[in-house]
Amino acid sequence: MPVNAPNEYYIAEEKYRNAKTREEKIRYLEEMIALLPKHHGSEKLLMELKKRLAKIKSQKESKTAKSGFSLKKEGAAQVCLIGLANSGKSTLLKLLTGVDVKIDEYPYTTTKPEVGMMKYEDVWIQIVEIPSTFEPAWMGIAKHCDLIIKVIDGQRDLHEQRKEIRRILEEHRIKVPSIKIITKRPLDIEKIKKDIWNNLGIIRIYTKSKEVEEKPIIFKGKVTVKDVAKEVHKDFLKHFRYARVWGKSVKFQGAQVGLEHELADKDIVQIFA
Ligand SMILES: Nc1nc2c(ncn2[C@@H]2O[C@H](COP(=O)(O)OP(=O)(O)OP(=O)(O)O)[C@@H](O)[C@H]2O)c(=O)[nH]1
Ligand SMILES: [Mg+2]
Repeated sequence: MPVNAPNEYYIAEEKYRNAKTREEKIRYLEEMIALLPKHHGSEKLLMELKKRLAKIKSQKESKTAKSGFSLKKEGAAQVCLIGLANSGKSTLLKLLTGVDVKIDEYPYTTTKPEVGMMKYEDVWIQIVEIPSTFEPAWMGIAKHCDLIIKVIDGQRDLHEQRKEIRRILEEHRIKVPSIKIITKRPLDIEKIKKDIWNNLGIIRIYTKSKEVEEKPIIFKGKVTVKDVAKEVHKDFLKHFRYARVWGKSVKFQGAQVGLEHELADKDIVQIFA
């Protein structure tokens, strides 16, 4: 964008980017607005900065904390994108899910969590972009998600960003498994999707009566026949006789197994009661 701003503007922008408190954010935003040359080419940016300032001013920090923003979990798992402002979170969200999200060259474009659904084989996974203001309400989502993707800007100091993200997560006591993705470099989206999937530890079980069900039952971690029986119908567990299993957890396809048999992703299970 040909805004031709003076160097001081970019210094204020850098300080704004690194601002930790609401007061600092307000101070540097006001500086940026004052330093931005006012002409046609800068109109859009000026408007955005003013909007951002109004928004921060309207929020009392304690109020935000109590606002309890909630987002309905959808799909087989929920994954959060966390990174510093302008690191490429929205771009990644769009690449993974196809959602039409606002992407722009100035920081803090995303002001509320943005959501998209990513398809992996036959399951949907919810991906959430956490705004880089890291308001407690947004961090509450990250605290309860299944996986965090640390989004690291490949054009900035990688080590500093990793340190800062770690600090933010610790500050909010978030202990969720995580992976890292470096943006603004050639991205292999299919590999990233696979990486996400492999780190979620999801196990899909297809039940069978006459036919194999098309839609799997989703589990996380260790799954036994008992878990599946419970999920299908409580009578199945009470009157359980045996199950037949097809897939990776058995040597012989269609093998007869008991309640304690541990299943693998994509196994087919038929319960006899
Ligand atoms: N060349 C290049 N530019 C990228 C890439 N990813 C993001 N960008 C650019 O970086 C800028 C910020 O991208 P966003 O996706 O909006 O980043 P963000 O982390 O969502 O930013 P905020 O919501 O403002 O915190 C935009 O100008 C993007 O076009 C990339 O892989 N390559
Ligand atoms: Mg964004």
